[in-house]
Amino acid sequence: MAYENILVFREGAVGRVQLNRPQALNALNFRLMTELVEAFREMERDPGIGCLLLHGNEKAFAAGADIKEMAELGAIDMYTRDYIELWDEVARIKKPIVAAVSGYCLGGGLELAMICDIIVASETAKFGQPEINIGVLPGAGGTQRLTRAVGKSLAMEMVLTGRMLTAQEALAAGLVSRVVPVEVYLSEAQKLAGEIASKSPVALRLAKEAVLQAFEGSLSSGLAYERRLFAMAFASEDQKEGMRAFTEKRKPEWKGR
Ligand code: CO8
Repeated sequence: MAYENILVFREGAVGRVQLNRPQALNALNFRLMTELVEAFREMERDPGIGCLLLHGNEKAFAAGADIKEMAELGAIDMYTRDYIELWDEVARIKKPIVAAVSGYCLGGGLELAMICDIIVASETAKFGQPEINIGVLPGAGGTQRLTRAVGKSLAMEMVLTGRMLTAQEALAAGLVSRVVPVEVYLSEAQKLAGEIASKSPVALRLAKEAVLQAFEGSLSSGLAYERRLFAMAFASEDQKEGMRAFTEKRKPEWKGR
């Protein structure tokens, strides 16, 4: 597929995608989301890539789903078009995804960032679910993922008023993992993605799956799930290599199996 709305880069073991509709503050139309899913799937298949990185530009990560594209759709169109499912497809990616966020990160844009595994924010980032201001509610997972990320009270305030959080507020609420100056937000996220990509692919996959299980079901089922995946790690050569390398005081050489 020739991409019109995203730019795709490969930097070492990091696959990087830039959302690229700056004239619309990277509003996520159907075509852009389709391209993003396709690019991520290709990176997922590439054994040389260990971590994915997603970002927009300094002014906007993404200002939401494309309102102009949605405005005249009816309920059945919205329910049966596989538009929102494209967010679910991103959530099915098994490799870790880092989001680097600067400027507006709103609506479907925040929902996309929250599907990513780690959010690195620039000091200028603004996070919000402003759908209430256009007569709807978050529709690509926001009511669920935001509530789990920041707790009920703040999620309710954001969803019911549309108020945007500053980067510092998002940090205090646990929505993002760090806040850095805008000049370095992308390079910091690249460094982080590079560090993640240097780890054992098999351990990364198990670890991501186990952490995500914390969002599903009860604590006891999550702990049991983690226990099974932890045991499964001991079937990998990377576990043997990792622990032997530690004992022998050398760097591990990952095999990815
Ligand atoms: N959709 C379409 N176009 C947009 C969007 C958007 N979400 N956001 C900005 N744009 C466009 C503007 O229309 C404008 O285009 P034009 O120059 O042709 O008029 C251009 O981007 C620049 O925007 P502004 O002139 O408005 O820029 P400002 O700096 O004045 O304002 C804001 C920035 C505050 C971010 C403002 O643009 C805004 O409020 N945008 C909308 C934010 C919003 O409501 N987002 C939620 C959308 S709904 C959603 O995401 C639901 C997702 C769940 C379901 C997904 C299913 C498909």
